[in-house]
Order: sequence, then structure tokens, then C-alpha cells
Amino acid sequence: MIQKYVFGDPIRTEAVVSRIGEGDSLRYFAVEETEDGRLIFSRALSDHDVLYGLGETVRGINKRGWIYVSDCTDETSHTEEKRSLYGAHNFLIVDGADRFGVFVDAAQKVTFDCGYTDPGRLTVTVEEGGCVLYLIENSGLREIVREFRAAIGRSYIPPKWGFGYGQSRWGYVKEEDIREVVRRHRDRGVGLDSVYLDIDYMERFKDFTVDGDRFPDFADFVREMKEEHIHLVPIIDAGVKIEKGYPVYEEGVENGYFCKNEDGTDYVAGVWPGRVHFPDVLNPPARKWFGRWYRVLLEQGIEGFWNDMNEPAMFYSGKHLREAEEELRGLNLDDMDVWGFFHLKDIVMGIANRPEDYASFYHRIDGRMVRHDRVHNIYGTGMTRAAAEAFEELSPDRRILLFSRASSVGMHRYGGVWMGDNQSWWSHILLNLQMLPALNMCGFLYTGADLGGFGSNATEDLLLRWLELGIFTPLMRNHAALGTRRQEFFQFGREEDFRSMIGLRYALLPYLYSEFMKAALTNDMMFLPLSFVYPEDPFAPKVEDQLMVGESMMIAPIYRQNASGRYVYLPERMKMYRLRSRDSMDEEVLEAGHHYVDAALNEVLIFIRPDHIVPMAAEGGVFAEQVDSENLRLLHFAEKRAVYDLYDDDGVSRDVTLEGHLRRIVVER
Ligand code: MIG
Repeated sequence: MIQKYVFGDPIRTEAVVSRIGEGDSLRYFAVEETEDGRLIFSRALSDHDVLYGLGETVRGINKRGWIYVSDCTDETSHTEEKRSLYGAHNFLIVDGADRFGVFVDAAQKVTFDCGYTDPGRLTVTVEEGGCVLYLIENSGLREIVREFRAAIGRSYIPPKWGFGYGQSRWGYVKEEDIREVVRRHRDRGVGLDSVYLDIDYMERFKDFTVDGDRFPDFADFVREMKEEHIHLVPIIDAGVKIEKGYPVYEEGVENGYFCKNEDGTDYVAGVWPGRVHFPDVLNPPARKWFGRWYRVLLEQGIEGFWNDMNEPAMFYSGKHLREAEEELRGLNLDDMDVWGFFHLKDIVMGIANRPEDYASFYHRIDGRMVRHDRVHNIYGTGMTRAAAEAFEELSPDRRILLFSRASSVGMHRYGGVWMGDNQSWWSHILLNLQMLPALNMCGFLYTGADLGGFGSNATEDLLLRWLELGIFTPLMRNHAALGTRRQEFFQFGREEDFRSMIGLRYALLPYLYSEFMKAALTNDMMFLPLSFVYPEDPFAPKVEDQLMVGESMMIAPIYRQNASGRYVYLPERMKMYRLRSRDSMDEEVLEAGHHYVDAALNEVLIFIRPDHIVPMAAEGGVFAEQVDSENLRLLHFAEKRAVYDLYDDDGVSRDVTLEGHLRRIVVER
């Protein structure tokens, strides 16, 4: 059962799409309204309560013991003391003597103090403006998620090629850079479906332009790549460059489609293009207008996009830059003591992503001017929605790949998310794993991290181990920052191992696509904590580094350098496969309980549940379309009779249902 409770007069976020009845008196939480208009919901936590959810956040699967702030932020260092990343995913499950889900539907900042201030209390604080609280009660954890997901609507479904391997790097600037990447993969028989275009493809970082020196005939280049079965995926940034004669700028100004200052003039911020205006994607006509601009690239053959900097990130604001200059002038540079120096540092470090700046510009919503901080967390959603709604018109028959950096619940209907600027750190493999089920709970099924890590320098073993998790994630993309060590597979020596590992992704594609689609079409999760599948198992909630992937299997990736094995917990008897490639593997049945299992650097472990099947494509395939899901090899643990319903479709149609797309596979012993 799901019920809602309205507090104040909140902004409509459109996160929830089904009609939900109002409950009479709020259960599970005490509510308090502060004098300055904030709402505080709180309850005691018992020692055994476990908290799940909150989507894209740092730390573990169990969210207890930290404070998380939904406040979409361009955070470049995902260390464990951080409270906010790019998403605002306000859904939490409390599992203990009481078991329920709570969704805080609000567009402004929300703080989840999950036992940080007081280990025995959960306190949720909603900034001024009101909210709608949804409480979900159901028989089990997975059922709570399903009921919540039904209320927020079906998750975004990408084209099937979006499940292929993607290579990206900030620093591929011209045609030849991309050709070379493609050639290296194709020559070596390493799977590849997409190459990403980062900001350098644009003319002076202007959205919807292509630099004519670097790409003399872009449409032709897109065609050339398609002949190789490669999809180019350009980045789109939120800020629109202020430049006379640039039509996106001119049209936006003319029609009043940009965010405003209090006095009605267009708000100025600084990002990659220099001075920009932000399109007011929360205002429907402006949203429609911005979305239609994607047409320019669609017409040149592009079928996928990633939306960046849409928190929106600000290097500086026009107004504050002047203030900072004044402050700097006021410093005594000739005789600077240490405090003066710290002050200088604070001035400079405080210029980007300033809370005061977010509270100083406005959107037009339902005819009213609404200050940005009141709706900050749905801005990225507005941008991605702009694109998705335009695609429905511009590409009615074919799915378009789309994922975003900033997001809130509701955006899951329009696109996926990538996990942002992680680092080439071993701990970020684990973080990648821990975010997956939490994102699934909030509707984000199409997701993945920058494999190999975005910032810092990758090593060969890190990339290989990371791929051993990445082969399971719907978005499987190797991406890195400008200036870091190059980390395409061909930069390293173990070519055979990389080919085999990426080949395994293509081999597993029939199962992974099937599980993704079933999860999307039934509002289910694809990645689950063990406790969601084994609710009676007292040890399952303690497992923070293994996941169930779909209905048949469990994964236990290695995320420590120089480890050649790991401890694994089996909630039941399972068959372990140690996979080196599609054709090289060994298998062993393990009893329920704790085990130490070996896995060399080129080996990935999967564990199949009793009477379950993981269908694999028997033959090769170096791009998704080439994977033959008719000719299967079955990895299975049939003790009596194992059944699997394999979902498949053409990979592009928008209209999809389970009916007519399932094929039953049976293995009898
Ligand atoms: O300020 O476009 O998260 O994936 O490579 C950095 C350059 C802007 C941030 C994205 C990252 C991308 C980078 N962008």
C-alpha cells in the first residue's frame, strides 16, 4: 500500500505519475515544522534496522551511519566524507521491526541524517517550501520497491547497442583520434559499439555545433562509423554560450527561454564555453525549444547523447566574479599573514558552485517566478526530459541512447545516469557496485560508472578488475579525464585478457538484456542486495560487496589490488563458474556458507542459483547487433528442472511488452 501526505504547498516535481490516495495521519515519523519553514521528520532506529536506497551516494548498501544531502552537485572527488553527489534520489527503505519505504518528493534540498548525529535516529530535513511524503508498505523489500516504481513510472529503455562496450576519453578531439580507437578494437577483434565525443567536438563548446576543422563533414563521418557498426555519442552541456549570431543563444534571448535574474535580465554564469545562460528547462515552452535543438545532431545521424554539467555546474557566476575580484583587491598582498592567505584561498576556492549563486536566479514555472534553489534538484531532470520528449517526436520509431549526470527521481523515465567523475581507485570499484542496487531502487536501471576511473591514473590490473564488474552493468563505458594516463585496453599488455573479458560481455548479452528488459517492464530491480532475494537469511543484510544480477546469478567481484581471490558468502548452494572467456571456464558446486575462492586477474566469478540458467551466446560478436541470441550455450545449475524465460526484441522499437518476446528455455536432469 502506498499513501501520500502533503506538507505545505510544494512545487510539483512530476516524479510520481500514478494517482495515490492521501493517508490520514502520518505513521512511522514524528513531524515538526521549524520557524523558518523547514520540515523535520524523525524516528528512532533500533540496532537491527537496516536502511536501503538513496541512489547515487557514497558509502555502502546499508546507508546507516552517515548523513546524505540531496543537493545535486558537480563533485569531482567521491570520497567517503562527501554528502552530495550529482543525484537527488530521495527514496529510502527502513527494514527492521517496521518495514516501509519513504519517498520525499521535493525539488529543493533534503537531508537524510541516517544515524550520523545520533546513531539511534533517522532524521529527514526538508528545506523551506513543503513536500509530499509517500509511505509504502508491502510484504517484502523487493515488493516495496516494485510498488514505489509502479508509482513513478516505467524506467527508460535504451537501444540494444547501448549495452555494447563504449570507449570514451576527454581528449579525443578529431576524426582521426576516433578512427584510431575504432581500428585498434576492430583489428584485435575486441568488442565495441560506441565511441563518445566529449566537449572538444564542439565549436568553442557551443551546444549543437560541430567544429568544422576537426570534423570537416560530420554527417559523413557518422556514416563511416556506422559502417563499422560504431555509434558516436556526443556530449551536451547545460550552459548555452553567450555569443552574438549563435542561433541557440539568439533564440533563447529573444523568447525569454533562459533563467533570469531578479530584475528580469538573463542570468550569467561561467562554464566551459565561457559566459553562458542556462536554458529554463523547467518552463515547458523553453524545455520544448531546447529539446528540439538536439535535432541538429540527429539529422547528422547521431542516435545517442550524454547530458553533462546539468546540476547545473557553475565555475563562477557573473555577479560573484566581480565581488570576488573586489575582495581580492582588498587583501594586503605586500604583507600577507597566514590568515590572510587562508582568506585568499577561501575567496578563490569559493567561486565555483556557490549556494548563494543558486539562490539568485529564477525559473518561470506555471506563470510564477521560482527561485532556483527551490527547484535545484530537478534541473538536470528538466534538461534530460527536454531531450527525451523531443526524441519521441523526432524519432518516434527508434529508441535514442540518453543518459545524464544530474538527476532526480522522475528522470529515470527519460534517461539513464552515469556515476560521474570517479577516480582510478580500487575503492571506487566497490563504490560502483554499491551504487547499483540503490540506483535500481530509485528507477535508474540504465547506469554504469566510468570503467577504469575518470580522474587519476589507471593501471592494467585496475582496468581488468573493473571490467570484471563492468561486464554486468547496462552502461559499460571506459572513460577518463583529460591529462590522465591513457586507459584504452590497447595501452596495456594483456591484450588477450581484455579481448576475452569484453568478449564475455557480448556472450552474456542475451541474459543481461533479458534481465534489464524484464526489470524495466515489471518495475523490478536488476541488481539486488542479497537480502532482497534471501529475506530470511540473517547474514544476507551484512553482505556489502556481492550482488544478485537478475534472477539466476550472483556476482562477487574482486576490488583489491594484488588479490587473487576473495571471501564469498553463499546464501544457498550454488554453482560457481570461473570464467576466463566464452570458451574457457571451470565450474564447481559450492555449499551454502562462507568460502574463500581463487580468481586470477583474468578470471571472473559468477554463481548460479539452483535450478537456474544463464543463457550465453555461443558464438562471437564484436558489436551488439552481431550477437546471436538464437544459438545459445547454457550455463546452468539444474538439480531437477531449470527454466528461464529469455526476453529478446529488435533492440530499437519503442513499443515493447513482455508478451510476444519471451522464449522458454528448459534444462531437465
Ligand atoms: O568539468 O566534458 O563528468 O565525464 O569528461 C568537467 C568534460 C566536465 C565532466 C564530466 C566528464 C567529462 C568532463 N565534464
